Amino acid sequence: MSSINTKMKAEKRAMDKNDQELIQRTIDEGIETAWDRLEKQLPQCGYGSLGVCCNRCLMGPCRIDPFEDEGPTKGVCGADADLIVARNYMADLACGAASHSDHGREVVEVLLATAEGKSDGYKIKDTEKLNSVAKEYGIEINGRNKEDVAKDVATKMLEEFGTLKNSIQFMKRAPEKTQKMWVDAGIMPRGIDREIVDAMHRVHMGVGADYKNIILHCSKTSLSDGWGGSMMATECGDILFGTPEPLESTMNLAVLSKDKVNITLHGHNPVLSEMVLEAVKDPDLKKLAIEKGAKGINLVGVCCTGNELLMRHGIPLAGPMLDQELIIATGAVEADIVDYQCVFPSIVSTAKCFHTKIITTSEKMKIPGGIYKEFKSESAFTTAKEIVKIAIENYPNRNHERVQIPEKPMKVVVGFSEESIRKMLGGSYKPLIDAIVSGKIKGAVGVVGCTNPKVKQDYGNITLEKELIKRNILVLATGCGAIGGGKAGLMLPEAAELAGDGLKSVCKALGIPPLLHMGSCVENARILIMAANIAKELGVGIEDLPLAGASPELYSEKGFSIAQYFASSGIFTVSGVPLKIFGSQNVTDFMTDEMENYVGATLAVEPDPVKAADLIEAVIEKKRKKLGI
Ligand code: BF8
Repeated sequence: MSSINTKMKAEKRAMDKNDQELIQRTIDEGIETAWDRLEKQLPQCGYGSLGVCCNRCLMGPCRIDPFEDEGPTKGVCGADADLIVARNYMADLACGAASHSDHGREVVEVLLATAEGKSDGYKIKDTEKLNSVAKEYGIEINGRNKEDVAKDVATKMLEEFGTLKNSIQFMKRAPEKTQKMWVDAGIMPRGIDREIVDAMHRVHMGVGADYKNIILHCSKTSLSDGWGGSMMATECGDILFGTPEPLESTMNLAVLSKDKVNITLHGHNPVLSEMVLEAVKDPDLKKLAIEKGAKGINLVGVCCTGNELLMRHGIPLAGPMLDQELIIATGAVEADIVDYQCVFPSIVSTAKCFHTKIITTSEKMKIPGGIYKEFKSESAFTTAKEIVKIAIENYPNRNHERVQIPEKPMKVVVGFSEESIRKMLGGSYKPLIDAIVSGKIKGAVGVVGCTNPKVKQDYGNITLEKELIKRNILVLATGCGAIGGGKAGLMLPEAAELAGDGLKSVCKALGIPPLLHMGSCVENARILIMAANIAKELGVGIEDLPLAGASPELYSEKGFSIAQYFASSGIFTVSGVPLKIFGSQNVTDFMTDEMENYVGATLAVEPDPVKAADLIEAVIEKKRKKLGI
């Protein structure tokens, strides 16, 4: 029986009752989680938090006295706080952009392998999208089979990672005014890998020394992620696995099953999760699950790969990034299959408390103590079946007396791709634009990004989402930020009752929730495409739209890149967790103010989600006024 102290501690860590129940268990049974590890880290290093610690070379590590009273104001090489903060920020952001874009590259490579008949189990599902992307690239589609077209599309995309082509096709999706803004600011990316490598070159000692120039290169690098690698991941994911359409499903820890083999898929790349989804349909494996005493196989998603499975197929989603240890702590997971990104190395230790097997699949991400089954496109379906078999054979090892699965899954309506939203509106954005012009909807906000143990899980995301819809601002959510809203019931059409009168009437007329789930973090590309298409229909730039972005519980380097490419696309963006820039007043001023002169938007930090809503509403009102609406 949990003590009152344990209960109170769990309530401080997460909003969701089911999460609290499992957090109590981890505390009571001494199963270590990220929350415990954060406690052991406190107080965290002030120099690091302010971004003024430079650990790049062997003349260091150096640190700058942020108050300039007694300590040093320069590192050994002469770098001051402005330079150290800017370089650290760029190195983090380049890491995030690389992660997104390398994921994108792997989806493109699977598309190529599939087109060449060299993959095992993949098919081209969305020919309409394939053809429309091919047309953008100037690829002939008439009289050609889809494989030949796909081969050309994938090859042209792969060229955009390197240095020969020197442009990224999808940048042209933006309105001309926005494209001109990028050219004028000198931040139009030349290639995806090119800008990431350039960023890492600039942070080497003795290269970039002008903090403004460094932050502008952050914009360039992040744009190559948002409009490049992440957009390719999204579009090629749709071509291979289908473009999402609205559908119903369920969310939270209660989606795990008491009597089926539970397989959790955690990470980011759908090339793994989609094939495991195919494998669990295999009749022999279904039969094996019954033979082992289970009632079937229950596949559930976690964090971003879970978002993609949910959007495309309605596969239930167990929780966001921070739930990964709690999911194992239910004692009901036979196998946790992971690829990469946002996977705690500690899950192997969590799994040791139960019978769960951790299966890693990417050469990039092996964990000591996990089972490594390398996933390659040429043997994907075969490997997926082997992995599922490992999970099924582990079912008899489950100790049913130790299983603790909460009771109530939350229903959700998801699957709002840019295409499905446009279709729902009757083929054009006109009805949405009319609602914005009339003021029924004041604007839209992308609530994106993570959960972070420094913030009570889901509090920042849910509070901001509720606050925005109350103010007649439509929420477009992705990543773990979306999952918070889903668990709180905001992805149900009934949640329209929580919205202001204008937004409520639009949601009711269309039968949609006031929070539209648009997918995983790379699928922020869907928000960019939607913004671009609305701006083009209005004949303005993205920077003119009443739009904003927010990441109330940001943790990840990928999130830095997202925040920067939102802002660099002209979308004011607020982080709820302090960025590591406050050690430099100049960098802070540039990013929160002067950057608007270059990209039409700024970044802000506001931990209080209600105050963040105030900031966002003010920007939206300002943009509406400028548009004359
Ligand atoms: O790419 S939202 S915690 S899972 S980083 Fe990670 Fe953040 Fe979740 Fe997905 Ni995105």
